[in-house]
Amino acid sequence: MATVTSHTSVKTQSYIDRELKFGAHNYHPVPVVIERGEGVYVWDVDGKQYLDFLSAYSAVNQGHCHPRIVNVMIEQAQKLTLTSRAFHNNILGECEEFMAGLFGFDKVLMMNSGVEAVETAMKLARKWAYKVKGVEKDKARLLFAKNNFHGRTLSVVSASTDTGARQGFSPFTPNIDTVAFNDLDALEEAFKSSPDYAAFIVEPIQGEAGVIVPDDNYLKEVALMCRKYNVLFIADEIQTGMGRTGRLLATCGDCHCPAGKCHQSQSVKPDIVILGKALSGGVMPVSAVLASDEVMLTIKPGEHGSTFGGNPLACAVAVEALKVLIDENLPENADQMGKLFREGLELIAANNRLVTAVRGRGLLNAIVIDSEEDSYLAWNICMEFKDNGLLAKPTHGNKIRLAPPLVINETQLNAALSIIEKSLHSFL
Ligand code: IF1
Repeated sequence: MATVTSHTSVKTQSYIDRELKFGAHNYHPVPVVIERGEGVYVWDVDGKQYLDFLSAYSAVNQGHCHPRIVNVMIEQAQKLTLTSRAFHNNILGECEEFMAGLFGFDKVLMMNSGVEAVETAMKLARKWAYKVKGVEKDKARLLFAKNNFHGRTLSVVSASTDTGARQGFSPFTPNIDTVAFNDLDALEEAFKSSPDYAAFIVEPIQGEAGVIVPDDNYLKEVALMCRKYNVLFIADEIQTGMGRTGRLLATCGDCHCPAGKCHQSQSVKPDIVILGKALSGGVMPVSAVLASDEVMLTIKPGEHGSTFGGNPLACAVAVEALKVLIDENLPENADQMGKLFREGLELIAANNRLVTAVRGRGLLNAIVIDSEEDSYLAWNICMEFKDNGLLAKPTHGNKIRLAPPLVINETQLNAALSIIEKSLHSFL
């Protein structure tokens, strides 16, 4: 079977054609043109309503256009948006204090996009290796997991194992290695192979790879092993953080404390945590790096920064986006709705041979589609989802990520399951 033509109106097509003509062709989007969003719903230019099961790749955990976040944004925008870091602003310190307290870290460094925060963590790790660990000049190495996704800059794609992300962009940043994900023996072997590792940088659940959930003890053992070999454990929680996996952070313990306080009793605490995406509730790019004094204070004035990083608009938005997560118990809702959702998906899978696996944690989930059948099948299923009022996108060919905003309720979740079941059934 080839790609099926989904129902695309003349109006929708005209928007798509304009992007094709004047925009770079660096994406292959689902053919839907969205003009409005509220909570778990978005509407296209023809007024058709959809359940958003992508959530802008987990950036709109608090739901589209959350009124509290939007109001704070408007109020702050009318007062002060940007000073640069050449001057102080009255919101940055409040944001840093709130985040440090909430997540249990000494220091916070605000950036903008996710990949910038990853770069920041890479730079911090190298500085720490030279200044604290005592690695010889130019020798520091960084270790990443295979099949990772951490963003698109040159140094970050230097750590990628994905051909599409790398091809034609060489030469790459040196001294970067990769090791199998969820493989403690391989990790230890790598650490033994060189005394020059500054950090192991890993997603607690690999998103782009198809929502790969590691063994229960993996992250805890990674933390212990990093400590044993004096290597920083850096968790990229850009996608898994902010309540997505049923806890405030995926590296949090099982409790639903509104914070990373449980880190203290669970020794899973990373040395550096990277946040982005839903740190702003999806209203603007805001990212952050959390670390101890020992790590953060290795960078001195003039050694790192950004024009927009730590701007008062972003800081006001981030504090409100975090407060919304806590006030609305969104990590716990993600946990409960996630369990119901996977139960529903398992039931669908049991009656549909095209679904070969269901996996995830909280509201970061994926179904795997039988790719023997047809390499376009997952794409075509997403077209059918769209026609039936649900938006999702395949990743790595045959996996469909299903990750709604965390504000979803049981009625909406059941509506989504009906659409998924009906759509999948039409391919049998
Ligand atoms: C795109 C994927 C998701 C991330 C983690 C850092 C970043 C990301 C764990 C960089 C970004 C994105 C970017 C988006 C697609 C999306 C994605 F499919 F590509 F892999 F979510 F799973 N660390 N993820 O997931 O953050 O600089 O983009 O703010 O279009 O590239 P960013």
